[in-house]
Amino acid sequence: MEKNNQLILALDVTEKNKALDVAEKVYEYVDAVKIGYPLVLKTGIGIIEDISSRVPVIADFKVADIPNTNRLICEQVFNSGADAVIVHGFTGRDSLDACVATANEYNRQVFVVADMSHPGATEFFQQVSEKIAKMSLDTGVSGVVAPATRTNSVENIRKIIGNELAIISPGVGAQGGSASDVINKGADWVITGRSIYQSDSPDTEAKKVVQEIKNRN
Ligand code: O7M
Repeated sequence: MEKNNQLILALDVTEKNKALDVAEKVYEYVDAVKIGYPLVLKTGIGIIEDISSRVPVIADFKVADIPNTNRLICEQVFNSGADAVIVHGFTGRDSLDACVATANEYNRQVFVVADMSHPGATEFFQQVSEKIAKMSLDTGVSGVVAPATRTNSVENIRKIIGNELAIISPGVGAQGGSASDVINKGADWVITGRSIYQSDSPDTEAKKVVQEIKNRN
């Protein structure tokens, strides 16, 4: 994924035509489109190939199983044409290694969830965030996921991973996070869904986010 506009669209719509329409409108403003369960479960895995012919696709399946099952899942994800997969790290190093080994076979990328953006992330996830970030170093992953809704977490994770890994950061827009703030705190990309795909003019909204990032102080 090339770092140009620093925006990743979370395409959590469930109708194929809507997905293709939004992707077509915004592809020039986004560096990648993130596709997850809502769209794939409704329309089938083929939607990844449809979108990836236009723009890189990050498959957000938050893979969290034993190593062998992780490998089997990642094989299907990469066979579908995805450029990257998002996986969980709390399952441990062996499970993560299985994802990275599979990604390497396909010459694709892995991102690990290091912290989450919703209020409930404080219940369990934040207790292991730093450990997951540390574990992600030297594993061959491309980056980690950290929340735009808590920029102190992004700042902290950036300190832990240095410049070795990228940070992709959801929670901008509908969840209240600010694109410019979280980029200033160390994120490389922001992930935005509803504020773009629910808009009457997804291209205008995507362009606004890109301009906010480019014009930030
Ligand atoms: O802008 P939204 O809130 O409509 O969408 C945000 C997207 O980011 C949506 O696809 C979520 O599933 C995802 N996300 C979070 O919102 N918070 C997280 O902590 C992690 C993710 C995510 O992408 O994980 C990989």
